[in-house]
Parts: sequence; C-alpha cells; structure tokens
Amino acid sequence: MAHDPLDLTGIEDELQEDERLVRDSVARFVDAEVLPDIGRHFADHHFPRELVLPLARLGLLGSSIEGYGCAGLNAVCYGLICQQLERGDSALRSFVSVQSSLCMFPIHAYGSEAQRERWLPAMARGEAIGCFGLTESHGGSDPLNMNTTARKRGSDWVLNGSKMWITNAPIADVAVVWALTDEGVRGFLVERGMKGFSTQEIERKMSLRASATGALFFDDVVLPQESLLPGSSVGLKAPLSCLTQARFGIAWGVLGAAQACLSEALHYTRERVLFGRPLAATQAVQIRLAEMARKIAVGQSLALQLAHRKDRGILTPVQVSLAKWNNCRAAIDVAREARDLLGGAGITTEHAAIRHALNLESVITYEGTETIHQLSVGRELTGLNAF
Ligand code: TGC
Ligand code: FAD
Repeated sequence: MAHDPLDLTGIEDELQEDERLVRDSVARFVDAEVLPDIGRHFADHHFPRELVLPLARLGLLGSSIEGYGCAGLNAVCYGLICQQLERGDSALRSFVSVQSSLCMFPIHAYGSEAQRERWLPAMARGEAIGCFGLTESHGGSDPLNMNTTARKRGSDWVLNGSKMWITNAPIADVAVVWALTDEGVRGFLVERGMKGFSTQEIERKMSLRASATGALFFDDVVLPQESLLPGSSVGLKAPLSCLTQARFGIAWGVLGAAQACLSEALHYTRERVLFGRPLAATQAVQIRLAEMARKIAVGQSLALQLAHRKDRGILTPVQVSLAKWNNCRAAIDVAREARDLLGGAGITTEHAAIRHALNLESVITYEGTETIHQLSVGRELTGLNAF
C-alpha cells in the first residue's frame, strides 16, 4: 500500500527523530501492556492502577515540565504521548492529562518552591496521584457559579463545599481545588487524610469505565496558608490556563482512538464477505472509510500546527477550543461509523469501536462541552459573549 491509511497527509515525515522515539516507546507500551487487558478493565469498571508506575518509568507524567524529575519534552511529544495512550483507551490518556496538565502544571506554574519540591518529583515517579476539582454538580460549563468557599480564619483557610465528576478523585493523594474566597476564585492544594476531606467514587458510568471518577467533599477542612497556590491570580484565569494545556492534549489524544477505530474497520471490512465480495469492495463502504480517514487527516494537521505554535509560545486559548471541538467531533463520528461497519460484532468489547465510542461521549463533554467551544469560537468571531 502506498500510504499509511492512518496518516494520509504524511505527519510522520514532519516529526523529528526524538519525537518518533517517544511516540514509538509509548506505542510499544500500549501494545504490550494496555491492549491485551483494557477490554476487561472497561467491562469491570476498573482503573488499572498497576499501569501508573510503568507510565512514570517511561517519563510520561508531567513530561512537559523542566526539572523536578520530569522529562522536559516539547509539545509535539506531549501530543504524541496522548495520542498513543488514547489509542489504547481514553481512560489512560485522562489519567495522564489530569496528572500532568491539571495538577503538575498548576503546581509548577502557580505553586511555591516548597509545593513544587514536595509534589512534582513524587508525581513524576507515580508515587503521588493528583486530581483537579473545578466542576460542581449544579453546572460545570459555568464554573464561576461556584458554591465551594475558602474563608480566612486567623492564618488558616477553612474550606467547605463539594466538587463533582472529578477524574482520579477516588485514588488521588492531592487535589488542586478551586474555591471562592472573599476576593474571588483561588487555587488550593488539599491532601488526602486532612480532617473533613473525603472522596466518593461515581459508579455505573457507561463511559470511561476504566477511569476512576468521583466527587470531592469538604466539610470545614482547615488548610494552612501554605496550601494556597500563591502564584495563581484571583479569578478563572489560572484554572482556564490549566484547561488549555489539557485540551491541547485531548485534541491530539482523541485521534488515537479514531485511528484505532479506522484500523479496526479497515481490517473488518476487508475480511467480511457479503453478497459475494468483501464489504470494503463496495462503493458505499469505501466512501465511509475515506470520510473517516479524511477526518483523522484534517485533525492531525490541526493538532501538529497547534503543537508548533505551542512550542513557539504563540498558541491562543481559542485555537485550542477550535481543535478540541473539531477533533473530538471527528473522533466520535469515526468511532460510531466503525461501530456500525462492524455490525453486531461492533457492540461487544471484543472489538474496540464501541469502547472508544462510549469513552468519547465523556471526552466531548469534559474540558468544555462542544457547545462551550463553539461559543468560544463564536465570541472570537463576533466579539460578542453569548454564553
Ligand atoms: P474568559 O473571559 O474566557 O476568561 C477569563 C479570564 O481568563 C483569561 N483566560 C486565560 N488566561 C490564561 N490562559 C488561558 N488559557 C486563558 N483562558 C482565558 C481571559 O483572558 C480572562 O482574563 P481577564 O484578564 O480578561 O479577566 O472566561 P469566561 O468566564 O468568559 O469563561 C467562560 C467559559 C464558558 C469559556 C469558561 O467558563 C469555560 O471554559 N467553561 C467550561 C468549563 C470547563 O471546561 N470545565 C472543565 C473542568 S476540568 C475537566 O473537565 C477535566 S476532565 C480531565 C480528563 O479526565 O481528561
Ligand atoms: P452542563 O454545564 O450542565 O451542560 C449541560 C448541557 O448544556 C451541555 O450540552 C452544554 O453544552 C449545554 N450548555 C451549557 N451552556 C450553554 C449555553 N450557554 N448555551 C447552550 N447550551 C449550553 N471536571 C473537573 O473539574 N475535573 C475533572 O477531573 C473532571 N473530570 C470529568 C470526568 C468525566 C468522566 C466527566 C463526564 C466529567 C468530568 N468533569 C471534570 C466535569 C466536566 O468538565 C463537565 O461535565 C463539563 O464541563 C460540563 O458540565 P456539566 O456536566 O455540568 O454540564
């Protein structure tokens, strides 16, 4: 075959040698350690915690951070890492997104030197796990409408409220929590074991079943002043800057899920013989496969363009919104098409398509729903805020 069907625009040729090496090492890990068991973990609603230390040993936790035991890789490498992990399962990419972009990034960007020294090396080694608490049950799209409060009491802060839909909550050692102070929203580090802090797993999800999702509860949790992230400005700017990091990784990651689905659909339709010929030899099926490949190719070009802008320090949040929206929509469409092309076989976890399609229902919702990103782009175009 002249072209790799998963890379019609030749992204491979644009990569540097070190970027390929990172990509290939993660790909080998996913093939050997993730794919054999992930269908079972999904079916069992179980986060495979035993993969955390191997992920750390590969340098995949906080991989963009310089120092503190982190790998200091560029944006293309971070994207490729997310893509390979999500080729395995969105749950693994979610774990790495939250650990790296939503916890280690704010500790590095807004934390004190003592907070960095305390948490970053341990998190890079996979010995400490983090979560990010922004969303509350009454409406995640509008995080400024927040009920969780942090009130000053002497030199301490007292935290009350709850957070909902928090990835890693049931297994986290530390939570980056955004709470309303008298001045506005600020970020705090809340540690497991602190009096009044508890977590609860959300059961019976039909999506991201191999990820641990939960709620955080704060009942008069007393936080010393050292728990405040001192470098975070008042308001949503700091948490939104974390989301931009994670959304960038998602824009790359979801295409890994889409590639897995296209690959499976190509294989299946070549083998499946109906009405005397392979399904893949019919015009209708070829058009559908071509559409899937087109969506992946366009998404890849967008992701690579964003990575180069990120490395040059000129990436804007609205560009990330555009890519998160476009690539999640592309990936879920591809996964649903693959599921359909597999017919009845497509509804079991023997094949990957339904698992990816169901996972992508969460991915298109979290980190800003599709509508939120469309409205961000709309605001950029018109100058009018329609939220
Ligand atoms: P907006 O006007 O857009 O911004 C407020 C201030 O923040 C600034 N800003 C940024 N600054 C630095 N870096 C960034 N990336 C920034 N993005 C925005 C902005 O310039 C402004 O600054 P200033 O100085 O002018 O005040 O804020 P808004 O209040 O209008 O925002 C509205 C909206 C809807 C866009 C925002 O609330 C939003 O994004 N909502 C969606 C919430 C969301 O995405 N939640 C995600 C929770 S975490 C999650 O889902 C994790 S899943 C993880 C996994 O498992 O992988
Ligand atoms: P809502 O905000 O209630 O939205 C409901 C619907 O209304 C959506 O379709 C939305 O697009 C639409 N809508 C909203 N505003 C408008 C408008 N102005 N006009 C038209 N339509 C609108 N959060 C964290 O803080 N940390 C995490 O680690 C985390 N992990 C998650 C993991 C999973 C598996 C899931 C499902 C969610 C996670 N979230 C996390 C929460 C996630 O960010 C929110 O679910 C998301 O932001 C949407 O919020 P919501 O669910 O409250 O929906």
